[in-house]
This record gives sequence, structure tokens and C-alpha cells, in this order.
Amino acid sequence: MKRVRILKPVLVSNQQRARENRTFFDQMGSLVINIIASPGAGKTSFITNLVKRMKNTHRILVVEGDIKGKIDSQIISRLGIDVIQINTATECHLDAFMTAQILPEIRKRYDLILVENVGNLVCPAEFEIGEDYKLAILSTPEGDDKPLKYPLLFHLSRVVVFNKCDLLPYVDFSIDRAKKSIRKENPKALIFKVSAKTGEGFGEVIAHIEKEINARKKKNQH
Ligand SMILES: Nc1nc2c(ncn2[C@@H]2O[C@H](COP(=O)(O)OP(=O)(O)O)[C@@H](O)[C@H]2O)c(=O)[nH]1
Ligand SMILES: [Mg+2]
Repeated sequence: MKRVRILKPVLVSNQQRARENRTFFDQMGSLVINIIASPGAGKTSFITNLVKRMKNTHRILVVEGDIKGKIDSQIISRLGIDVIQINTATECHLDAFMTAQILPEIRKRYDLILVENVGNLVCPAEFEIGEDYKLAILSTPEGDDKPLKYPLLFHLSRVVVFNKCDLLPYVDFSIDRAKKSIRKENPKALIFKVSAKTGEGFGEVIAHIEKEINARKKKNQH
């Protein structure tokens, strides 16, 4: 039997399409953050915190990636900002081609586009969508060994956020151990600690995002 390997060409053509998406986002002057984490790590809660604190000063679009349904879109939409839902049906990640399909819907210039990828620590890391960077969320009940078990995501993410830090007294999660494992994969990763429940730590995350938005604006002026 002949075995045909198709993974590389698929990823190569995805990368090409991601570059085209990126050109579109660049022209629109939008900072695009691809948010990746396990189901239940707190992606929607994290986005909700950002939107509540930033929506009066920034134009924000949220893109929700889910296999099925629009539960998270409805949550975000209640915050009074624009949301686009992508349903991937059978796929466990967003890819550049799915993202390309929503570009005609983006008619305004947003300062910030937050993309909630499908809940999964593996496949979403492999497919670029045209983002400026990936932001990984690791919640404390998941365990501090996850950067060792799913290294690609932590290797590729510019930012890693530890969420559910309000639960630290109750779970066996060592911030130091998790940080060490991440730094081994990715010495330059920016690491933040938050609780999307109490709001702790969001000031620092927002300061970082605002810096990135301003850098993107400056780049567009040149
Ligand atoms: N204790 C605690 N619970 C949280 C926190 N962030 C999210 N949750 C809860 O975790 C569950 C999953 O959150 P959600 O934002 O839907 O996760 P998603 O599946 O990654 O989008 C919900 O019950 C949230 O209320 C947090 O910082 N602390
Ligand atoms: Mg969600």
C-alpha cells in the first residue's frame, strides 16, 4: 500500500493564506490576537474582562471559533460590541481559510480583534490564521505540567496567561514550575497571572495590549 503524506502541503498553503489575511488586517490597522487554550480554561471569561475594560476606549471585534453553536458569541454580544461566529463543524481548530471567509464581514476598522480559537491545546497551535501573535491561556486546575506536554503552543505564543489564580490555594499548581517549563520552550514569552473571576492582574495585560495596539498604529503611519 502506498502512503501519501499530505500534512506539509496543507500547512504550507494555510501559511500562504494566513499571509494574505495578515495583509488585510494590516491594511485595516487591526491588532489580531489568536487566543488558544483548553475547553474551560477561561477564554471567554478572559475576553469578557478585556472587553469590559477596553470597549470605551478602543474599537474591538471578537471572533468566536466553536465546533457548533453560538453560546460564547451571545455572551460577548451582550457586552455591546461586534462579534462574528465561525462554526468549524468537524475541525478542532480555526485555520486561515476559515478566517478568510469572514473577512468580507469586517467592514469597520477595529483597533483590536480578539479571536477565541476552538478549545484545544494541540491543533490550533499548528494553524496560523493571520494573527499578530498567539496568546495561550493555562488555567491553574489544569496542572503546571501542560507546557511540557503540549510544548508547541507554548513555544509559539508571545504571551502566556495563567488564569484562575484565585484557585491557587486549592490546586497543586506551581507558578514557578510552570514558568520554568515555558521559559525552556520560549525564553521571550511574556507571562501574566490573572483571575477572570476577580479581575486580578488585568491591568498589566491591558497595558501590554495597549502597547501593542499603539505599536501597530505607529507602523501603519509609516
Ligand atoms: N474560579 C475561577 N473560575 C473561572 C475563571 N475564569 C473562568 N472561570 C470559570 O471557568 C468556566 C469556563 O470558563 P469559560 O470562560 O467559558 O472558558 P472557555 O471554555 O475557555 O471559554 C466557567 O464556569 C467560568 O466561570 C477564574 O479566573 N477563576
Ligand atoms: Mg469559550
